[in-house]
Amino acid sequence: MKIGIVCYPTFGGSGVVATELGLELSKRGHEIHFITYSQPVRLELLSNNVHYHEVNVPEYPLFLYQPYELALSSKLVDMVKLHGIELLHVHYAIPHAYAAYMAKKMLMEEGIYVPIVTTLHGTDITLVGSHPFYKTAVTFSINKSDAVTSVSKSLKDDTLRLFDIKNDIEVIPNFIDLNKYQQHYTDCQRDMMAKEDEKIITHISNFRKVKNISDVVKVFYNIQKHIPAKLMMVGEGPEREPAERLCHQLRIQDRVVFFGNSNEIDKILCFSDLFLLPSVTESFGLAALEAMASGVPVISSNTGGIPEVNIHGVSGFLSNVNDVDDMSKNAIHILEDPNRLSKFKANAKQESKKFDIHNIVPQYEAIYESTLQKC
Ligand code: GMT
Repeated sequence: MKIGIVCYPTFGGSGVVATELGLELSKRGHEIHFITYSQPVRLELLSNNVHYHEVNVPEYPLFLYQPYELALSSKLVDMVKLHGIELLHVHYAIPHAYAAYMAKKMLMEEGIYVPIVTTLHGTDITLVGSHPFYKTAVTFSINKSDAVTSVSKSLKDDTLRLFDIKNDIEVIPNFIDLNKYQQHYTDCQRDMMAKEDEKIITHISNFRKVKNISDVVKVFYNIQKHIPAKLMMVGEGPEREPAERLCHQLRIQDRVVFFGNSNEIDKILCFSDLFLLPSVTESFGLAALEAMASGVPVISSNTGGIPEVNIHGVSGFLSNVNDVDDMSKNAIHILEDPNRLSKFKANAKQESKKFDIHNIVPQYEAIYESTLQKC
């Protein structure tokens, strides 16, 4: 199949999932066209089967907001016609599903029919999409998609609760390429980051409010009072600076490393002992799955789709949002006993296998095939 993939190309779960999906589909013989405003961060290898088309939005002083949807739908029409793309798979409803619908209508005027598969990722539903200013257009574009998928059962339930949806929504969970996480502890250069007796705690996110970054710091503060430890903070976003200030206030700044964005999270996870994800909402928690695939247990909140990934008492522990004391207690419980830590590490790795890319990607292929057959 010739598939056009639209996503946010930045560091963020939906863009990562869309890029990894496209790359895996290309390995399975499909021709993939990424259509985005810059090259997706994990799209390192272009090949005969993988193409990237940049959406340009010229600046014009009249516009306070540059019309990205317009540029995207024009580009989609042009690329479908030029490359014979058979299907568009858009990740994150806003504004991608809307722009794809416009492209589909324009193409129909020329007798070309291109179906749209929309994958809902989380904040496009729970935070942004359900805002009254967007809700009408988001409902419309979900209902006008030819197929809709969501990355967790919890997100499907949220979508049905928050919007008036006429379409079926199929749950296809996020996935992981386990081969990327096969490094062994000894390959990781752990000694560069911490002393032998120190535990390494890691958090990876886009440092937005929803990630509850201050709770990451507070949980770590409690941990290091009992167990020698270092905190690795990976990612960039508006909450990074407040978190750095909090570390100074708590006088733990020399125990915390802020890396910024990284393309080497597998290396950082390789030497980590515990992963923290105390989010306020989280449709899935791809970062938690990446940690588990590296054999890192997860201390998380129990919000949204996280309980579908992190299994309480097996791959880690779940607590109510903002329950810093419970998260700290659970973290110390795992870290203080080497046998228990080893058991949780092995369990985390085992649980991640449920989300193996090779089991999940065929579910998308099946959706593409059935959608194309319907049209
Ligand atoms: O806000 C984010 O975390 C980014 C956002 C995105 O669209 O990139 O992440 C969402 O999609 C990820 C991939 O499906 C999920 O793993 C995240 O849980 C989800 N984020 C939230 O729901 C907050």
